[in-house]
Amino acid sequence: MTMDLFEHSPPEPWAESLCEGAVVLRRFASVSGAELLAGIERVTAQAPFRQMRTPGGHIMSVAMTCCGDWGWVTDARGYRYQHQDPVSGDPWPAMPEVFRTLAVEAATKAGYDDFEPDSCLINRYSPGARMGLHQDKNEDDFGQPIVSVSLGAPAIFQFGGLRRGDRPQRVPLEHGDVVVWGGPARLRYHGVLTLKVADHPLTGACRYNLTFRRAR
Ligand code: MD3
Ligand code: FE
Repeated sequence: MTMDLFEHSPPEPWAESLCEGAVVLRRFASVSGAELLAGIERVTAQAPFRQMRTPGGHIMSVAMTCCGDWGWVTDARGYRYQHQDPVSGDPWPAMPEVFRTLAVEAATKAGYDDFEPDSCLINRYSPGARMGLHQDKNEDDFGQPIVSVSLGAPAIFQFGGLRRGDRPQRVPLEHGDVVVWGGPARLRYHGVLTLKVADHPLTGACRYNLTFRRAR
């Protein structure tokens, strides 16, 4: 009787705790996947994906762009948030409403009631792209959480400790998974292993990650 409904409805999200302060909301964004990808299209029409240079002179394998009041950039001068896209000189595109709503709902679900993101970094991983272990520490207030949304091809996330040398856990992330990091997890080292070749119905071989932050 409910067979058709069962086969065509997306799975209900479920929560998995990674450690104190970090929770994965499995498939939380899967119902909004197509709308979020349309939001990425809208942002990248104004601020195309680009591969930035690290202060050490390496070109990042992950292509990035931003929306919202503050965008994260890296170049020979260092890592920072800025109001303008350095490629166009224009302010970053506005954060699509569907982005903001999803991030605020996920933060609320994780127990952060007044998260107001002013920055969204959009990462695009093609096969072979990776992100080495790092901490997110360019934000002004580490009391604010970070919300991360995975879309498209699956990846393995590395979740380390407060010291670079702490052995990371491996956490597989799939389309629609949302992770909220705050409190004692906020400054943990983390990264993404080299993306494997995949074929996702909405994104082909690519993985996108939206990272929502309160930068200022
Ligand atoms: C864990 N992006 O853009 S976001 C980044 O999948 C970044 O593209 C990854 O790390 C990606 O900086 C993962 C998940 C994330 C963000 C902040 C964290 C994990 C975190 C802060 C503390 C611990
Ligand atoms: Fe990070």
